[in-house]
Amino acid sequence: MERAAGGRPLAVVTGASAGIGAAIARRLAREGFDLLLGARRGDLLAALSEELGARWRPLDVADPASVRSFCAGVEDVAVLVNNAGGARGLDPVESAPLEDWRWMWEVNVLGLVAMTKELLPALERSGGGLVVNISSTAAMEVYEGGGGYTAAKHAVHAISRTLRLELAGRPIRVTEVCPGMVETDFSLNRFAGDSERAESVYRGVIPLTADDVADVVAFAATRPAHVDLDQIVMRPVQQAASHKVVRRG
Ligand code: 8X3
Repeated sequence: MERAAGGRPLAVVTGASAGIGAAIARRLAREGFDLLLGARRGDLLAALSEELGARWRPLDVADPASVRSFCAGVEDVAVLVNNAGGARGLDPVESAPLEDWRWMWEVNVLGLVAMTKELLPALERSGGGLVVNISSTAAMEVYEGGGGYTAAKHAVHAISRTLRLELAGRPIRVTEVCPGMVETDFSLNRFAGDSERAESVYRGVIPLTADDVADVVAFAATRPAHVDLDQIVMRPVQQAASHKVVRRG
């Protein structure tokens, strides 16, 4: 059975091997949480877990069997951070490969739902559980070529709101964190390793960092159990909307 070690509250973070997930893991460790980390890339996750004294298990949120085995025996979860996600491509609906859409929906939407369903009993047992869904400004805005990703993040927004209604009266809070442009390997992954195209996304902008997002997650995770933060939207100052970026230089 996985219990919080030494009485410390347990936080579970998905997609924890890099970027926002790794920053959240580091920050929650500093806040005194015991950690169970999951990601597909076991080598990176093992190194981070050793650094933080965390436990880890391999996890592919898009694979229901992997989700079940990751969550097996986990008890008393104080915080579940559904961070695993990402975008593939920037193609119009007309020509976007259906496979890209399927991947985005499986990881961003169904993976989040599977993890949440699996850990709701453990969140409730903790007496004051918190689900943090790492969403996006793409949950509220759309842009050309972003259909698969924005539709998936809109779904995350709808699921977050639905859960809040369905769980009302039970000791589980749901916080949706919606960052705009964050400099991680998000764009590199979106553009299948095309570093020039990925770098152009952040050109002339001071983007948010993974630590900026982790800071907000840590704030939500350290509020008293009666305080629910529904939705937190954060952007670089130079990005007024997904498609309205004022670049310098
Ligand atoms: C990433 C933000 O604007 O690239 O979640 O969709 S955006």
